[in-house]
Amino acid sequence: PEIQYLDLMRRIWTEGSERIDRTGIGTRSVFGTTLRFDLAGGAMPLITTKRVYWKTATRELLWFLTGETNIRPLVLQGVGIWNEWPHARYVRETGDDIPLDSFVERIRDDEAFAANWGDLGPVYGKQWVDWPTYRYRPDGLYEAGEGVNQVAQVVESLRNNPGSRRHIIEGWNVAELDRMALPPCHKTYQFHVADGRLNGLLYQRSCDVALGLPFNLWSAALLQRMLAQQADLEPGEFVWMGGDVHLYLNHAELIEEQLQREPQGHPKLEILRRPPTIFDYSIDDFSVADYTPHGALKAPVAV
Ligand code: THF
Repeated sequence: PEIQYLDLMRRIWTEGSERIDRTGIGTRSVFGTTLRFDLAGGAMPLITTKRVYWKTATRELLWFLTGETNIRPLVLQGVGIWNEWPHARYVRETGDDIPLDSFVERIRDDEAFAANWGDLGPVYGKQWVDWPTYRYRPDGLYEAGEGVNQVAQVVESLRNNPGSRRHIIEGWNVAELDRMALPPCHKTYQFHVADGRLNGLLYQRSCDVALGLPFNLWSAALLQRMLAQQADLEPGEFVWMGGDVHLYLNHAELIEEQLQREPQGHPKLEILRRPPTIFDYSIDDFSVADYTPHGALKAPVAV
C-alpha cells in the first residue's frame, strides 16, 4: 500500500508542473489523484520510509475533536505543528520580530498572551463540532442559532441510518474562510456502510505530499477507526482524494532520500478500550505494533 504513496511522490517530482504558490516557495504539482487503503485487521496507512510521529498527529486529531482552535493545548503537549501560523501573524501585526521559539514559550507560559495570539480562527475544530448556524426572525433579520456538532451527528447516523449517503463532516465554511489562519486542506470526510464495514473517503483540496500527507493519511484513517468502533462496525476501505497535490521545491533532499528507501513492515493500530463517546478518547488508548520505520527526515514547513 505504501508503494502508492511513493509512486505518487515520484510522479509529482518527475512529471509535475512547476508553479508558484501562495507561500512563494514553488512547487511541482499534479491535479486530482486517488489512493486506497484497506484498514481490515488493524492495518493503517502509516508511512515506514521515514519516521512519522503518529502520536503528534493523533494529539492533533483529538484536539480537533475538542472543538479547540487555539494552539496552546497543543503547545502544552509539546506539539509544534501549528506554531508557524500564529507566529507569522504576531510578527506581521505587531512588528515585534521575536524568534519562533520565544513566541512559543510565551504561548506556553502566558495564558492571556495565548488567548490573544494563539488562536487560528474558526478552523477544523470549530467547524467539526460547532458549525455556526443562524435563523431568520419574522422581521427578516437573523440571529445566531445553535452550533451543529457534525461529528456527533455522523456517529448518530452511522448507528441509526447506516444506509445514508449523507455521513459527511465538512470543514469548508465559506462564510468564515476569511477569519481562518488557513482554509481547511482536508476539507470533506464522507463515510459509507456496506456489509458491516465502515468505508471512509477524504477529499483534500491541497496537499503537501512530503510533510502533510503522512499526517493526513494517519489522522483520517484513525478517525475512521474511531467512528467504526463507536458505531460497532468493522473498518473497511479508506479512500484518499487530492486536488492540488504537490511537492515543495525546498523538500528536494527529503524527497530524493525517501525515494531510495523500501517500505518495511506492516504497522497495525490497536485501540485499547472503547470510550463511551467519540469525544472521550485519549492518547493512551492507541497502540501501534510492527512499526519499524526508516529514520526521520526533516524539512521546513511552508507557511
Ligand atoms: N501547510 C503546509 N505547507 N504543509 C502542511 O503539511 C500543512 N498541514 C497543516 C497545515 N498547513 C500545512 C499543518 N500540519 C508538520 C506536519 C503537519 C503539519 C505541519 C507541519 C511537520 O513539520 N512535520 C514534521 C515534524 C513533525 C514534528 O516535529 O512533530 C515531520 O517530519 O513530519 C498539513 O495538514
